[in-house]
Amino acid sequence: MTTRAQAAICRGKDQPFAIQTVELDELRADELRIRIVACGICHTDLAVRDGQLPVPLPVVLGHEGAGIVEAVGAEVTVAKPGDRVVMSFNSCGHCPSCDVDAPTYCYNFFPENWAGTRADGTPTMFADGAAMNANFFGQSAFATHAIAHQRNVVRVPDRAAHLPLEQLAPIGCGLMTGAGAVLRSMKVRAGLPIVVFGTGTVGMAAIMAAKVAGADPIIAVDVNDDRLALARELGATHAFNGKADAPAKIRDLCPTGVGYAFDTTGIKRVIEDAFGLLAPKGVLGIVGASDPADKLVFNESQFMGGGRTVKGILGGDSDVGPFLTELIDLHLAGRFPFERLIGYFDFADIDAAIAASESGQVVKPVLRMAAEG
Ligand code: CXF
Ligand code: ZN
Repeated sequence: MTTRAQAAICRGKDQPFAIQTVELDELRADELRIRIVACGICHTDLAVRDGQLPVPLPVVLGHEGAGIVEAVGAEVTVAKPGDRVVMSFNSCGHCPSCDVDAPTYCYNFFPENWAGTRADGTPTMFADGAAMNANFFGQSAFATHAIAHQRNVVRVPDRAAHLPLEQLAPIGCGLMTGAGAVLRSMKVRAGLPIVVFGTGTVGMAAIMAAKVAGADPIIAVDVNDDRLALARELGATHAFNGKADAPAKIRDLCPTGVGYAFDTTGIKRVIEDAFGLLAPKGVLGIVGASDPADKLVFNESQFMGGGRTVKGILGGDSDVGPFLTELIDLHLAGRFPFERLIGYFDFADIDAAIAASESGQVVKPVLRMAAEG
């Protein structure tokens, strides 16, 4: 039996999202049907809209969904009907990366997340009687209902029962990426300096996590002074405007260099400057989406001689269930106060929510599809 839902169809750059009736396919044994309560908006949704990623259009986007399980397939053990869940990206579970709990580097990332269908090519959604591209990040949560998978659903623990799902929704992408980059990918050590370039969701999450890790100083760099002020409230000990020779100021503050530099901007010059700031054994973590033609240039003897590391990072090396639960616990303890980043919008106002993100007015827009109860 198919399920009727309302979903926001993305038709491409400069086109408004159109909310229309769709049908969800029947559930497979390893799938769950989720009634979506809320979904965060991430820059990756907008990159797909603008044709910068190889996802077929039109498509139903949305990959920071949270909701309530309505139905589960016979093999599902991760959650049961009635459970409150958050969703993240999907992975195959049987490649060399998944084998070592590194699913952000899944060898089958594209078919599992970006093909517009299930990995086996079958559609999860229909519109006007024809297959609609969906299953985006294994969810397509810009909708009232979604089909998700055993591997990308995380049950919200009972100790977090009082936290609204609309607040937890964005945890499965940008927040996980920034916090995971610090806590898992770079394994930031207490007492060492870190500089974070860019204070969007990923950068802010990295700053909050750097405070959890005990990094010192924690330096935020951005071109937006309001964002820098918020970064200080969330844990940055220093904040420098990128338009005013931030590298020189960082060198004054940390004459022996920084233990960690984390780039969320994807800007070649910023990344190369960041490399030049690294102390011996320093780690430069890179997550920012860059121009596909860019090639980085850095000095070989400075790289090798100081034992420095340049590390590409996807999804903060999250292992999904355990790490998202850890982040929920940090949030419960008041140590990961990401609610400060969120601005809420009704689902019908999806275009306004996107505009607020693109203008920089809201760090993390979250769409509200329905009340929880
Ligand atoms: C993704 C990239 C691949 C791993 C999970 C997060 N980023 C989405 O915006
Ligand atoms: Zn994302």
